Amino acid sequence: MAVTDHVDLNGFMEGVKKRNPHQPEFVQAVQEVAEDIFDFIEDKEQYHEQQILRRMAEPDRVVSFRVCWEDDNGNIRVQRGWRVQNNNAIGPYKGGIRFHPSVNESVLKFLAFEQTFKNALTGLPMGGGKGGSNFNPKGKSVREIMRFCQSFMTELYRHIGADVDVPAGDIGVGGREIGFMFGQYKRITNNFTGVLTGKGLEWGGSLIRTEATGYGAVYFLENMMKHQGRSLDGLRAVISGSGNVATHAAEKIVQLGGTVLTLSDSGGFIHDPDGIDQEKIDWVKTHKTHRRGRIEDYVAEFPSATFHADKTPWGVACDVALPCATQNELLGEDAKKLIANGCIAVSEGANMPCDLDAVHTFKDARLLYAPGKASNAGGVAVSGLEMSQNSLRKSWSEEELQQMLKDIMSGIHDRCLTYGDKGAKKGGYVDYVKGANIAGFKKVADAMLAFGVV
Ligand code: NDP
Ligand code: 2IT
Repeated sequence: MAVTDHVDLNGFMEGVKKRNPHQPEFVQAVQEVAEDIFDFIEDKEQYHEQQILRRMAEPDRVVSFRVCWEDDNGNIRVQRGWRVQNNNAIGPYKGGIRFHPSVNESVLKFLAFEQTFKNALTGLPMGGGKGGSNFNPKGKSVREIMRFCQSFMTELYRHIGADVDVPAGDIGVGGREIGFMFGQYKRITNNFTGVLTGKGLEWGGSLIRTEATGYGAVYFLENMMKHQGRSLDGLRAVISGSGNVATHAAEKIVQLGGTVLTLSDSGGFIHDPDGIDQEKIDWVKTHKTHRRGRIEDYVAEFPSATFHADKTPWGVACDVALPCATQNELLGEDAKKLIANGCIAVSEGANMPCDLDAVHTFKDARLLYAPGKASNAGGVAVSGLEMSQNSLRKSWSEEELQQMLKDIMSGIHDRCLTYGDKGAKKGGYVDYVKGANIAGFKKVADAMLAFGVV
């Protein structure tokens, strides 16, 4: 028997905490997975012997670098950049790039770890990675953002490649930033290749990639409701965030007959009891993305709404909730409020928006709760389809891609049912956290077993 064999969950987590001091987000993400995996592997000797979970929770590598750039006033600015390559057992590293002042190694390690399970769940051949910088794009001119992206890519380019590691967008990184980074990659390497996803349609991008994460989160929610014999028609949704994921989730809820009551940003949330319809969503998209405005300005435009400064929307009565802003934005006390107000399902558009207390509260109440690694996988799935189109030198139609996205989301739902508790397949309660963790783990773990100790 191996020396480190058969530690219990607490012993394992003690080790993770010790080896990753001051990295609470990473420890939280590992804990959420380990809680389910320890039960699953109890009678499966090879996963213990080969230390599979221990190896998954140790990134293949963390690349950290300096990013210097010059602001519009001629000042030299210095930022940190990272790429965390967590695991490439089932395909090239794949995952977004985040630009936000809160970015640090802990946040990127948690995101790369989660991405490994998420990408496995899609059924596509993609490993897990994540990158980013503590650069704050707020208040920067477009030229400053361009210079930053170019400097960031001047280091990142040597660590990525179409068959090595394929970054995409995330918070603070959308089509414009991907354009600046792709332009610099191409300039340095003289190589036009599918090294990034989320590209513009004229230069190798895929239709519906922009919409895919938000739409996918709602398709997943629809699958959860269908499994219980219900639909989204007539349901009230509370959504946080007002960026790419939140606005497209809102759009799909409206298309499927639901009513969206809230959106938010880091300044607070707006509550519109008349419902945030397509016209209002379009206004939010333009205001937040192109004008880089604040969500509070919504109330001047649409007086039926109220603005609640420095608050999250979880106290607003609803049937379904979609946290689509950032990690740990929905806490245990918020989960209790949602349950008390009659919420029946939660689908995460963001990565780890619910803290562990909230996750346990939802599970104890047997509320239908989809973790981001399952419900927000639509974005990376269409990124995977963008990679396929780039390799084939082809572009699929919008219709084809919409259908593929729907099929992938229902495939993920099915995979969650396989391990989501006894009776889950027959319309009973589904523990989606357990289902997603085990299905994602098993695929990556079995590939790792095939490769031996590397
Ligand atoms: P955007 O940059 O487009 O939007 C982010 C939104 O979240 C903004 O409304 C922003 O408000 C808000 N937000 C960001 N940080 C905070 C914070 N600390 N507190 C409160 N609000 C905050 O990002 P995306 O929509 O792309 O990403 C949102 C979430 O979805 C993230 O968790 C991301 O990892 C996840 N995700 C994204 C995917 C994608 O394809 N883009 C795929 C899968 C998951 P403000 O404008 O005030 O900063
Ligand atoms: O968290 C995520 O899944 C993303 N930000 C999208 C990653 C991708 O490679 O499209």
